Amino acid sequence: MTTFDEIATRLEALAIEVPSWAYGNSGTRFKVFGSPGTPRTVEEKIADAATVHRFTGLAPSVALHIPWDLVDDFARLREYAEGLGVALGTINSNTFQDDDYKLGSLTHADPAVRRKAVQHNLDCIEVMHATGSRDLKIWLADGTNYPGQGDIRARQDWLAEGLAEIYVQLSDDQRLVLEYKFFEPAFYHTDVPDWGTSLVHCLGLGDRAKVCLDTGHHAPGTNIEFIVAQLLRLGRLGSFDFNSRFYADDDLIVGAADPFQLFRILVEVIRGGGFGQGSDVALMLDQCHNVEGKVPGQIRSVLNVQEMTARALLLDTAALEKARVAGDVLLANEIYMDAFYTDVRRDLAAWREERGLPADPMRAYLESGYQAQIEAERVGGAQAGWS
Ligand code: AOS
Ligand code: ZN
Ligand code: ZN
Repeated sequence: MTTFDEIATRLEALAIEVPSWAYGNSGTRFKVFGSPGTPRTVEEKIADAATVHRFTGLAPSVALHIPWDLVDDFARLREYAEGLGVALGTINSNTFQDDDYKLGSLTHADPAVRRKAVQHNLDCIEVMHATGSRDLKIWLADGTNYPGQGDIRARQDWLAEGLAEIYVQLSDDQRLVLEYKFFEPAFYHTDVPDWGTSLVHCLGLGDRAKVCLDTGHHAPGTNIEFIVAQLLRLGRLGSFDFNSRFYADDDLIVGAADPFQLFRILVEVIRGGGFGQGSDVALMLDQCHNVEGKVPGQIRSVLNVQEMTARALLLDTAALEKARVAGDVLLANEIYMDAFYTDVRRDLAAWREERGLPADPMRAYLESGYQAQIEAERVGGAQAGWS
């Protein structure tokens, strides 16, 4: 069995990108419940994200969403973020909220709407030049609700054309990550519904086009760790949008619904070279905290990823390989489960203290007074995370 001391240094490589929208008010189609202290500006979202990093040491970058996080001067915003100890990360384009996009964006039957959607992504690339971001993340809500509503085949051709126009404008150190989702908000078909479609379009674009895997974007029962293994094997896993779900794209705290699935995913990430030295896979969160505190919700999320990463690193791969080769099914499973069942919380507390971090980041945050401070300061005008 691998010991915690043997993995302690490897664990230092863990870096999770938090989404700006996790700090804003969000909700469901039924209601958005506001909460006191919610950020009113992009700067306040970044301040909250930097607080998560300060207490955990796990969240050195913040993903932005355009236009939700639009400012006049992104170079200044970058300086502001770096002054708080965090970098600006993935730029998420948004072609799902303008009225023009009701029937699609890059796949719309009207070339003028497709043009508008391409231009929005080109504008996001300009933002990336100012923020120093590597990734442009494209998630399309595009799809149809009824058979016959759209030409499924033509939409794929239009999508390929639009993505190509965007991709060619990226600089050599930038990437396009294309996120798939099996349904919602479209209910009959979605134009990028699965990892295969995203991969096909990425292969058509070039080496710097990769798949973004959102853990909430699969039909129930999907073996997500298989997709992780396959995309890493092909060198096409660009990023995760980590969250957890009980039924659909619930965007709950990652690991809260199924820590074992998170562990299995991270085992494949580590096995496939997606973690640590030389990896270019972004471990991003994509979550909404509708009923829980937003900053503590993000702290819990990054701590869950840290705990399952530690357990996955403990997997005795040498013994596992031996059992596999011997065809010893039960021993192989026992070795795998042994790592998952290992309680690393005490070791992690000591690991954090050795690195100048609070042993219990959640307790430290709750006792820090930060929440009371932002609730007192931020009165009125809270920004929704999603608009
Ligand atoms: C939508 O369901 C996708 O998960 C998006 O990645 C994400 O929610 C979006 O980027 C925020 O609008
Ligand atoms: Zn997502
Ligand atoms: Zn989603």
